[in-house]
Amino acid sequence: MKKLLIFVFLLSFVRSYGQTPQINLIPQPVLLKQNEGSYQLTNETTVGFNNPLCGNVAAMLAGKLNTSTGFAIQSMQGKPGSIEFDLNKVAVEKLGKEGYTLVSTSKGVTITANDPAGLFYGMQTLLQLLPKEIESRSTVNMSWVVPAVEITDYPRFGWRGIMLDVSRNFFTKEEVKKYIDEISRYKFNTLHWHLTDDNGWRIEIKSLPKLTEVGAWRVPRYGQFGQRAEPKQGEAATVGGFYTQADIKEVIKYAAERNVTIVPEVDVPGHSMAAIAAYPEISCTKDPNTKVNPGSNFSEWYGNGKFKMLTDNTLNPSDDKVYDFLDKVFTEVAALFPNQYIHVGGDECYKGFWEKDPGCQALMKKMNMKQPEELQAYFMKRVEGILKAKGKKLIGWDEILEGGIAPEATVMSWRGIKGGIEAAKLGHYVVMTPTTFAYIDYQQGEQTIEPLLYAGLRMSKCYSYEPIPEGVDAKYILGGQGNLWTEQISSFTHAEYMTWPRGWALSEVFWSPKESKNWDNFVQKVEKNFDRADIEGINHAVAIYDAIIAVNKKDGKSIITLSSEVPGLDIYYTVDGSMPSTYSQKYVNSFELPEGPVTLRVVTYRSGKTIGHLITLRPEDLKKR
Ligand code: TNX
Repeated sequence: MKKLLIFVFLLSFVRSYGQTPQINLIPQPVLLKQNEGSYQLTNETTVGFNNPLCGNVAAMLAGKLNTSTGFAIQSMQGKPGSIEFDLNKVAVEKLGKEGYTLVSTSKGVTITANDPAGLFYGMQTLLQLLPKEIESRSTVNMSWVVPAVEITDYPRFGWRGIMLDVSRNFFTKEEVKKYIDEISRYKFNTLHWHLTDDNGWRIEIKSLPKLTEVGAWRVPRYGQFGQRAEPKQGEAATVGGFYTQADIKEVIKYAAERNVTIVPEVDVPGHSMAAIAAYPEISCTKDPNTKVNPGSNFSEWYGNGKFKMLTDNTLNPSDDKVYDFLDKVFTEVAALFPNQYIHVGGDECYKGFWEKDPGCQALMKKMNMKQPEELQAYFMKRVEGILKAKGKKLIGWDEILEGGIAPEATVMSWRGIKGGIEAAKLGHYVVMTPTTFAYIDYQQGEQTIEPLLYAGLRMSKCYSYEPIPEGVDAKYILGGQGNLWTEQISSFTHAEYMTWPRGWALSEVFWSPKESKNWDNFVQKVEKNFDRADIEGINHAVAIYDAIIAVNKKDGKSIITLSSEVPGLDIYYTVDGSMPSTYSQKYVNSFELPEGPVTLRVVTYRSGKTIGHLITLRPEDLKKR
């Protein structure tokens, strides 16, 4: 009996003191020191705060903890809580608006910040310090331990964004809220909401009701975007949706409670087919048969950024009535969104219809313009004037540099980083969102098994991103953003799949100090966050476990090199068409593919269990590489 008691005593000692739980915070904090010991949540735990402005975050935490622990933790002002949220009476300069400190000991947890935004991020860090089961939506019976730490943390960049395209695929208000919730966990503070495009107009404009009556709906189509059938004469447009202004307000409020600000985008003068379907008179061609596009092929791409629109999706820059139209739109948009910015698009605007339009030609002549790009610059300058009159700033895609940038415009650099560099050198602010590092609509793994898209971007590439280009004054780089375009995304779970884990990589790029980057450590944290996301019900890709197959042609032979993003996986392969397993050839070094119509199959294992997807490259796939 005595021996048993000693054993039990020792066991409890080991449990409370012996373990140093592994800490897997994403994004990595600026300073993190782990101490001996831990704090354990109990039914006696309380959440306290020193200022009514902390009430929201304190209540949010208590609610979250109670859901999974089953405790009845209360939040209250005045009495010090075992978890305490305090606003600094004197601001600590280096913490800024979004920084915080978090200190946990065996007695409790104290989070301090200058501003409620910092407390919100301190809370997110605390949740990530707790066992993953804290994310459960039902009660779990276990011990809830917070390791003892001292954290000082603040962001590297003020603009940490994700763009969600709700035009190509409509997401409901509830889905958008869930998305905001998910990005805010990883300390993103900006949702760029791409509300209009050729495939749907998603925001109610009361003075222009047809924008949503007509523009929010398209005919039902499935399959690859860009290859779908055109709308048929008289076919009912039944697919789509839009947000009422009440919905928009609700989403803005929900986001604000999570320190997320929303930048609305109304994409003009190109990408406007949905608006033109509603009001054909705003285009040059004024075709009354214009329909909201369901993903048919209406453009031709010639490489090198050159393209042609087969259907007119551009506004007419020479028509004053177009600016009246835009004034109405932006009056309502400006009144809804508190953010200082309105994104006005400006990307991929085809000038071919302008070149044939007498009004545009007359304007060019009158203004002594040489290039049609100058028409776009003229258009953007007038749009900037409209926004300015409503107290808003203009932000647009990097094409707004062409033909002369509007005087106070901010540039979103997407066609690589060159637009960002050019804009910053001209003294304009920049948000970096290059396709090469930040396009999370691209495929994230092996192209033959990932959902179809025209380009790829692995998590490791996202993680390697350095947003400040060499030779550029850092003060012009507001931050960066991952962009989720949704041509090929038709469900919310797929949107999540594309966002995570690459969004975690970007979160660390935009928040954490450059010096703290550590790939091996990051991958471990990602794996732990997979478990957390699974408990929470957030879909995510696992493509980082799949083999990377490189085919190099040398003297007419194909040399195969295999690797994986997650280090240390075992890779097995076959070249005889059989299913690879641990009984097959284990990959050690690059090898020569036997000649002939060979099929290569590859799969990854860890500790004797399959972990990656099976990849099969048939002779025709291999030939293309
Ligand atoms: C380019 S990025 C676009 C989008 C597409 C995206 C697909 C940008 C400003 N324009 O309209 O959805 O590529 O990857």
